[in-house]
Amino acid sequence: MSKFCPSLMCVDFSKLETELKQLEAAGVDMFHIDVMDGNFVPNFALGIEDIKAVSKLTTLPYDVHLMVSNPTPYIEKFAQLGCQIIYVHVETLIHLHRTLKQIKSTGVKVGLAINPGTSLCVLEDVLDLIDVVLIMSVNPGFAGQPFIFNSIDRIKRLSRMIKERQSNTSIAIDGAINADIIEKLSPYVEYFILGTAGLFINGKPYQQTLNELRHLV
Ligand code: S6P
Ligand code: MG
Repeated sequence: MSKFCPSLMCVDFSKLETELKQLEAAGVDMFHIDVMDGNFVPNFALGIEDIKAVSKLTTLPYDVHLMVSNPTPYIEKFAQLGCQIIYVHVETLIHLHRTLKQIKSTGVKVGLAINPGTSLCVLEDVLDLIDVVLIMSVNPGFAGQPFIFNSIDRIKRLSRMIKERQSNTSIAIDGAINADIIEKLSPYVEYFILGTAGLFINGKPYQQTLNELRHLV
């Protein structure tokens, strides 16, 4: 069954506690925390202190999506913050195999994120080391961008690769996810990251949106 994971970059941080409680009450499965360094992506987002605050305010699991140029020296630090999955970007890694093993050694689930323009071939030789592949369906850096449509084909190709290799790797997708996309991709995707396209919709209660989305998976 697919899981719904709101991107906390899209909540009103001045009301963080209320937002988290409302999302929990609406039945979300886990939280998605975007970390950006203004270098790998042209923006800044949440950081270590924000993650500590979230961890004190929820009992739900959360992942960390590291959109930073040099994630490797910080893996242990992020793992200690209690996240369930750490996603690093394949585009940032010189020693891909080593960094994936490093995440594994912390006991946190190994996540590998891949940009829309990066070939899926880079996953072939490390698939067995990855718990979750995060397909980016927008170029990382901002909420509110349009969905990149060949992401649907990429998800299907990745799903075939996983089956052919008899791997247990799961698939996540992040960027402009709405009801339409969820309906099309729920047979393949375990984690849907939700932002402004699918959940943070002006004036619409989270509970109502989540109820509608649950019927699609
Ligand atoms: C983007 C980031 C995402 C966004 C999410 C927002 O760089 O990794 O997690 O927060 O894409 O969703 P939406 O529906 O506004 O694109
Ligand atoms: Mg993200």
